[in-house]
Amino acid sequence: MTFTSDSASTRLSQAFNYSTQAGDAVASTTAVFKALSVDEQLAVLWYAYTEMGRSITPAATGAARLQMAEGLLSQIKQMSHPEQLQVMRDLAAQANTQVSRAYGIFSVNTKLAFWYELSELMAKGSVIPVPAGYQLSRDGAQVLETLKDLDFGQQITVLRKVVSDMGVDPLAD
Ligand code: 45D
Repeated sequence: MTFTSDSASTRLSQAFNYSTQAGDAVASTTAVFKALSVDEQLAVLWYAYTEMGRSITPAATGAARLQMAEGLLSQIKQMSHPEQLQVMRDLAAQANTQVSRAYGIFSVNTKLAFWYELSELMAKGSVIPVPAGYQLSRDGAQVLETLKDLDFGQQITVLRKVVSDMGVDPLAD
């Protein structure tokens, strides 16, 4: 699904209004994130990782969880940069591809660990980087700020919700 910037802005202000009224920062941040375009979602995740990276230890993500994702990660490592970007866009857009279905059977924590590892691979240069000088849209920047204002537990909750909806569950209906 694609949103025009108009409808995304409407959704955004509705979600932010909801936030002030109900005080449910986690739900509104999640809703606002999901209203972003696929590229903006990827960019916000990347910037979230660069901000949070220090507070997530490799031990916390768990070697066992990464083992579940290892096959998929090594497949992605062997792809060209444009193919890697396409795979990530497909995951965020919930496009029904082989990679999206493989991802869809991961547990939520494995999904988080998978995205975390992709970021690490980006930092190491084996996965396509966000272009230098990439500018988040106003909406994207606002989501990132809102996310940064949450405490660590709330941030994890938002990220869990966001990544658990990505990909395609091959066992659903
Ligand atoms: O050309 O198991 C754009 C704990 C523009 C413990 C682009 C945990 C166009 C238990 C689209 C921008 C709860 C701590 C290009 C786990 C363009 C446990 C590229 C938590 C090239 C796992 C964009 C783990 C790209 C946590 C390539 C909190 C974007 C993990 C890529 C958090 C973005 C992980 C990526 C996060 C973002 C990962 C890969 C925040 C990944 C973010």
